Amino acid sequence: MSEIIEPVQGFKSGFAAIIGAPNVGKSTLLNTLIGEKISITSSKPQTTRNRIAGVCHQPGFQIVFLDTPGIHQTKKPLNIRLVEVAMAAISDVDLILLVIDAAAPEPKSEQLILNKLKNRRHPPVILAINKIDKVKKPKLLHLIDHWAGACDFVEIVPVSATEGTQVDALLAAMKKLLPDGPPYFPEDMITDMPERFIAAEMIREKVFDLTDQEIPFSTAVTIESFEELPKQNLVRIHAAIHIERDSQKGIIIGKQGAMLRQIGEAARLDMERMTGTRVFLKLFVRVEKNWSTDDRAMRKLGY
Ligand SMILES: Nc1nc2c(ncn2[C@@H]2O[C@H](COP(=O)(O)OP(=O)(O)O)[C@@H](O)[C@H]2O)c(=O)[nH]1
Ligand SMILES: [Mg+2]
Repeated sequence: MSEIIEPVQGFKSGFAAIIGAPNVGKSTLLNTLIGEKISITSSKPQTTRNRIAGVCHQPGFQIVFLDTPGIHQTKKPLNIRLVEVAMAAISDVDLILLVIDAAAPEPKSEQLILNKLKNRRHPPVILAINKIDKVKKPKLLHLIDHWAGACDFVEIVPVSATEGTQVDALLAAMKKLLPDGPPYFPEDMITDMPERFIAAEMIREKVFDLTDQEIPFSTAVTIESFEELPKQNLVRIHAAIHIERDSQKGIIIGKQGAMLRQIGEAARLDMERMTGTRVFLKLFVRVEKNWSTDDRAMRKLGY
């Protein structure tokens, strides 16, 4: 059955892909635009692994943002997959929001992205220069100057995703590019991802926060069961943390289970905020040998 969405007189709507190098603040910006945390973020690269839609409801218009993994040069099978996910999001959108980090240029990844944009037909591109809270005015002006010549951007908007600076200006710039269209999503819907996906992501985010070196990149999380018990105002979640090697198991579990407890407690608090109920979270640790280099295992784990 196909659902027909009725157009609304004078309403504008469209899809916008958020792309950029790893770690420039794409997911943080998405959360700021939506006004709620739906995409996990961290100070480490390759945090986002899926295309995550976030719906921004505004008076008179609606933008469906697609958050994507960072585009970068890589030979690692998982990362190749992530770049494919990001590139796939560029087609079929009404506009592209390219995000760069004002404080940390990534010339290699940036050039790669610009080349990809050059070599294909694509929708209009707005450049968001993010993290302006970290740079001084003269440097910012220099950056704007430099980027203005790099590509045919419709507009260049300096922003700070963490402080919310200039996010309104960014929305206004995007609104101008939206075609007339219906609200694709109802007012109360802010993402297309199910709660169980976001719950798994919350756990993965804590692993990114609390562990180092290769551990975050070797971790995948699956939800084994997600049981809603409204009468008890409770959601019971069983989740598995998958790592790649036996030697990583001890690190994730920690001394007398301390690390796993810390991950679980932090994730549970996020989940309680999301569900608005109490959450009972039980974590298991499994070894899925070398999953990040194995196509079948990656698919099994959701990539
Ligand atoms: N100072 C500052 N940090 C930011 C800003 N936006 C994002 N960050 C930080 O940059 C890091 C990467 O953010 P994330 O959204 O995960 O980047 P992504 O990989 O592009 O999705 C995180 O530590 C964020 O807190 C910003 O506007 N200012
Ligand atoms: Mg991200």
